[in-house]
Amino acid sequence: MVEHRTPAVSLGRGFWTVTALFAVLSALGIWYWETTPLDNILPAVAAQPGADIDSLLRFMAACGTALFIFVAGYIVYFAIAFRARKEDAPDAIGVQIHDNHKLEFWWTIIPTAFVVLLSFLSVRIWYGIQIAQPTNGLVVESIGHQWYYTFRYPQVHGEITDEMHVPVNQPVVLNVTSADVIHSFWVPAFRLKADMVPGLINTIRFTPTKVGRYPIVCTEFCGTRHGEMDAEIPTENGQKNPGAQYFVVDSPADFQKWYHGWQVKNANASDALASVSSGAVSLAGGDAHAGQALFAQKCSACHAVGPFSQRIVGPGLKGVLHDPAHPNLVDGDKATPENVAKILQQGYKGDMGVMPNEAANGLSDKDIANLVAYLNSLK
Ligand code: HEC
Ligand SMILES: [Cu+2]
Repeated sequence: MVEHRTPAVSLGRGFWTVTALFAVLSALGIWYWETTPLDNILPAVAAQPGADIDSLLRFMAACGTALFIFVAGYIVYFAIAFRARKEDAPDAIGVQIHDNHKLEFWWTIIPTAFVVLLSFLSVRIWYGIQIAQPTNGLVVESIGHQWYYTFRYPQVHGEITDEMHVPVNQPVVLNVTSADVIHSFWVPAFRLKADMVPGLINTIRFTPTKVGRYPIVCTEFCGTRHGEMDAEIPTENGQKNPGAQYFVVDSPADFQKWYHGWQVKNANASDALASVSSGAVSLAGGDAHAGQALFAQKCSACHAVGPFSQRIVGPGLKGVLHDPAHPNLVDGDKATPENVAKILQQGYKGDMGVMPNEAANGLSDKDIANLVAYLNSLK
C-alpha cells in the first residue's frame, strides 16, 4: 500500500514581501479609479443613469486592477522563486500537491460572492433601463438606415430626418429598430447603447439631465459607409446622408418650438416607413402556391387566415381582396392587388400597430408578387 505523506510546502522566501507589495499597488490602483475624473476618456455624463453606470465602471475597474496585480504578480513571483537551479538534476520536477481544502473553499467562496455582488449592482441599473415604467415618459422611436438615423414622435407624421430632440429632465422611453441591416444607437454622453435590428424593437429608458448637443454613434459595422453615420463629412450629391447626427437636449420651451415645427412641416407626410425599393412591384407571374408557403413563414405570426376581425397582431387576411364588407385597406386605399402590394412594400403604421415593410419582413419583389397572388386566391 502506498503511503500518502504531505510534502513539505514552501511559498518561497519572498512571498510575504511581494504580497505586501501587491497590496500596496492594489490600494494605489483602487485609489486611482475612485478619484480620477472619467471625463479624460469619456464625455461628461448628460443623462441618468449615466452616473450610476460610471460608478459601476469605477468599481469594476478597481476590482479588476487589484485582481490583475495579484494574479499576474504571483505568476511572475513563483516563476522566479521556483525556477530551475544549476544544481538540480536534469529530470527534477517540483513538489506535487493535491487537495487543499482550505484554499479550495476560499477560492470558491470569494469569486462567487464577488460575481453575486456585481450582478446585484448591474441588475439594479439594468432594471431602470429595461423594465421600469416612467409615469410621464416621452415615447420616441429611432430607426437605423444605411447610413443615417430617422426619428418618430407621437403626433408628428412620418419621420424626422435631421436630429433627435428631447426636453431636459423628462424621462425618455426610446424604442429602436432598423429598416435594413443591424445598426446600433449609442450616445456616449448618456453611457447607453442599443442594437437596432430589423424586425425587432429594443428599448432603453433614461432621463437627459443636461442641455446640449450629443453625437449619436453607430457602433455596428453596417456597410461600406458605416463610418459616415458618425462623421461630419460633406454629403455627396443626391445621397441621403446627413453625416453626424445629434441627440439634442433642449429646455422645455425650445423643445416645444422644435416639436411644433415638425408637426407643421410633416403635416402631410405619409406614415409609411421609408421603403427600400422604389416604384411599384410587378405582380405578373405571382405564384399563389409559393405565396402560401411564404405566408406561413413570414406572416402567420401576426395574421390569421380568417375574417378581418380575427386579430393576432394585425387583422385577419382571408377577405382582404374579396370581402364586400372590406372595400378599403387599413391605409384607406381601395382593396386592390396593387394597393396590397404597396402595403407589403412600404409597410404601414396605423391604429392597430406597425405592419413591417419589405426590408423588415425580408421580402423580395418576387415574394410580394407571390404573396399577393396567394391573398388574391383566398375567398
Ligand atoms: C409584426 C407583425 C406583422 C407581420 C410580421 C406582418 N404584418 Fe401585416 N400587418 C400588421 C399590422 C399591425 C397591420 C395593421 C396596421 C394598422 O392598421 O395599424 C397589418 C396590415 C396588413 C395588411 C393590410 C390589411 C388590411 O385589411 O388592410 C396586409 C395586406 C398585410 N398586413 C399583409 C401581411 C403579409 C402578407 C405579411 C407577411 C409578409 C405581413 N402582413 C406580416 C402586422 C404584421
Ligand atoms: Cu449603422
